[in-house]
Amino acid sequence: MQRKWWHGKVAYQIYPKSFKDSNGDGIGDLRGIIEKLDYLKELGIDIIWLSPVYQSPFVDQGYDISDYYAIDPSFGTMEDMEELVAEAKKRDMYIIMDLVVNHCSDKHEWFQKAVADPFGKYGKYFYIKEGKNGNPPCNWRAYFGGSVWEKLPGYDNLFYLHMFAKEQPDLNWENPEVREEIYKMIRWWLEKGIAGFRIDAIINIKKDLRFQDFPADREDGTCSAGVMLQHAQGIHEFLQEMKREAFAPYEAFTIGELFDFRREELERYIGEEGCFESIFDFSTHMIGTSGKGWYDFQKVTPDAYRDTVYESKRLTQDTALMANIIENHDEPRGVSRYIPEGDVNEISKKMLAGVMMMTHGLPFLYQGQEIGMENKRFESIDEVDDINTIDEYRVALKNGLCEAEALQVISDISRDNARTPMQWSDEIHAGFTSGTPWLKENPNYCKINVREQSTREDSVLSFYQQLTHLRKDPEYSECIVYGKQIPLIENEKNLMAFYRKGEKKTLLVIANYQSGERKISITDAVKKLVVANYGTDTVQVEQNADETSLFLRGYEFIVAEV
Ligand code: TEU
Ligand code: CA
Repeated sequence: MQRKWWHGKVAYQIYPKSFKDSNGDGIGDLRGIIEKLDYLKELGIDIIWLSPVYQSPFVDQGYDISDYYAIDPSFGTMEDMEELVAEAKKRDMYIIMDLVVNHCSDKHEWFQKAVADPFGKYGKYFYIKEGKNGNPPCNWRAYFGGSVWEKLPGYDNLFYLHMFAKEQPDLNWENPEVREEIYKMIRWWLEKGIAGFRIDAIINIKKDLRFQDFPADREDGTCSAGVMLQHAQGIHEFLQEMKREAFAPYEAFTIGELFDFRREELERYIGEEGCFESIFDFSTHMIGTSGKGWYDFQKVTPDAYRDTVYESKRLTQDTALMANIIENHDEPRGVSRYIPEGDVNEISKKMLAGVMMMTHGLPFLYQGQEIGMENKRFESIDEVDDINTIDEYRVALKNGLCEAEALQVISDISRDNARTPMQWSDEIHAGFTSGTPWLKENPNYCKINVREQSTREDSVLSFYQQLTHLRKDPEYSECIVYGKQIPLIENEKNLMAFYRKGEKKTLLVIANYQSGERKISITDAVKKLVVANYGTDTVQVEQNADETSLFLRGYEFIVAEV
């Protein structure tokens, strides 16, 4: 594998609206991020991805962009953005932005002009089609519910396509003019000195151009638009062109957000000739999910988690470094999802942190993960902001769940779990804002917050810091970044044990993924205990001639040199 500058780095996602408010309007902003750069540096972060900060009506919280060349005033100004890039550079940190180009906002000038004249130049910027006697052209269902087709205002039988919300019309990538506009915009941002992009929902840019019905997968006769993507051919031509025209001249760092891609195409996405540097590994996120809706999701078991991680690394580690996450702004909190209920505590949180940070790939932390922020309980749907959650709540009710049950589903899965304000301290509103936060904070901020955890060596925060430093430790870095991930024990219930085999070093990673104690025996001799979530000095090892026994406590996590 060709070595790249970013391989040994640690990345962090900021959801600007909820990170730090600097002016008391209840909305996180760019100056708030600048304030916290030193905090992130100390945590060991090198690359920062900002969720969208462009001008937006915020129907989908900034993923509906009305001007790609403007910063939304609620986040600050273009000068603030330039200052952020400069301040990051001073600290040897890299800023990457969110590239949302599958769709724009219905308030974008292009769409406004398309509505005014659907048969003119801008009509061709979107997918505008004739319906069937006033009904949609075909039965594809949008990710946020309803048909992907919405009537063009003022017309009875003209529809435009939107894979997400109706306020997010899809851009027509088949039109070379649209592609050139996008590349121009990308180059403009790269000229500003950002290091690259996280590329939103990119698999969606290529449609099945027949625009035909697929067999319905829900009672209303619709079929998920995701099914259509399986039939779309030719995405790589677009992606290669974008790489050539926009990314490559700047050696941009690019990381794709792709669900449902065809495994056999992995090389074409992230191989030596691939269009992206990396893509997110969503494999653990897919565990227990269901096409029926969130209400049908199953809980994740430790064994399913282990098997999924092992399988994913087996398939990808020779090709590239995937970006590993346990959560992001579209997910519930990782500790709430992947640790069985009742077992969520600092020890188990550190175990999950350890597994993630020692897994082959680029670790991508999400704000608040470093202090073990948890899901929130939503007492009423009125507490929810997210468009996706509101749709899934309706789907749950429609399928016979009562209100309390539907709220439980929302509390378990909602994207708003990740969007509550970052918990900086035990001051009012978690130290996030001096005003009223746009989304209510998680009441547990009194206990779980940065300020408290920075005073403690055994906090989740300190553990993350230890792990980021370990990744950069010249002694272990090669092994952790490039070492082959090879399972040692594969089939023992609630146990993860895998090697990272580097050129000179071998590390053994062990996680007792349960509250009960257990003893395990291995044939390797332990040379050194490198990290442990109960503390390396308390690990119980018994070394015999040809066998080593380890007595593991609940959720004990150990990295040992063998
Ligand atoms: O997400 C794409 C995507 O596939 C998600 O909609 C995902 O299916 C969903 O969040 C699961 O709950 C990206 C962004 O990350 C997301 O925030 C946006 O809403 C979406 O694109 C549209 O831009
Ligand atoms: Ca603000």
